[in-house]
Amino acid sequence: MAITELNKSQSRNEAQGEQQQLSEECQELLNTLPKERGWRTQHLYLFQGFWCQPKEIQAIMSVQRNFIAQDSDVVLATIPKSGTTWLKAIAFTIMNRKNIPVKNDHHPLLTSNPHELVPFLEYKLYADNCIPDFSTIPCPRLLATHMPFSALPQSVKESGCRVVYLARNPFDTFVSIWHFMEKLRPESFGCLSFEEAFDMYCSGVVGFGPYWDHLLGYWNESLQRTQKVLFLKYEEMKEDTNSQLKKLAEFLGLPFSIEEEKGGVVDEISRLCSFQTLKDMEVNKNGKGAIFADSENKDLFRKGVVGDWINHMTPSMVDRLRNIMDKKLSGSNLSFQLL
Ligand code: PAP
Repeated sequence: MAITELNKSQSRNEAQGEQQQLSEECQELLNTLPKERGWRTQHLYLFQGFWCQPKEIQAIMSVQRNFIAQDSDVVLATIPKSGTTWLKAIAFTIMNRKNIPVKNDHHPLLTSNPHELVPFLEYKLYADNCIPDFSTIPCPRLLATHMPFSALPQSVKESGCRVVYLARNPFDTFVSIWHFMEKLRPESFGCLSFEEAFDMYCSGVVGFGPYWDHLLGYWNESLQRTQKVLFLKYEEMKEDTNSQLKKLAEFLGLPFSIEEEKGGVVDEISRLCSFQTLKDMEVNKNGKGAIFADSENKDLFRKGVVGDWINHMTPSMVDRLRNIMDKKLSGSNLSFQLL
């Protein structure tokens, strides 16, 4: 068989494999949804107004039906590649610091990837037709999601549970996701060039996108319900991590005491959760499967900087995305530091 024929038949098999793992209900639903070429699956589907992979749709339906939020829950929300891993490490460390002092030879972050400590609702807890046993998860529960605000289960929206959103500028988010997908995309699906991916991104076709809708959903909610949704920015966390840590701790109802501040606890959390510290941990250098069975933990730590987009995007790409963002965010009072 010629290589192209072989690739076609492999990608057909991959796509069939994907579909076979789905419930009948989900397969039937997929037949009715608009679809586009995917980044690491054959297709992305437009489900409830955002773009999603088939297995994610099945899991999200289950989250929406079955998950009951508690007032003490904390849900971390991001669009992929906005700094989820970092936020998980920080929130976990802040919330557990009374029981697990930051300076502790047995701190869980020394041996576990942050994604293992803070499970995603749709990738871990409700993935693959599972209904989780929450009796094994201590309260307050710290959970995560990539779902847009509009798709969160009613109980998350209506209960006293808190939501923390981390946003990152669209230029770096795009570059980061393109690199990540390069690692995950099955060879049989062929190459997805930087330019093709950029076109898809600008059309809104990216996991959990359009990017701007995801952002604005949480942004608007954070303005209306300041006690409910905290909106953080990756760039501000990079610029002054300590002040953002304090803001987060206060929002979570766990402000740092004067003794803690004087004793350097905030600095210690910043250091423990920093890009370099996490990247250098054995579990993050050689571990596997923190999010997907087929992914290597080291791929979650690429550069971790603000402004890497300048090394990748042509001036016309920058203009195009800047124009889109200016239009989409116009009147929202939301903007990003880009370099
Ligand atoms: P996910 O959506 O798959 O969970 P996520 O953690 O949101 O990924 O994003 C990964 C990005 O965060 C990477 O960015 P880059 O590709 O531009 O380098 C990764 O390097 C960055 N990152 C991971 N950990 C940290 C950290 N501790 N501090 C700052 N950036 C980090």
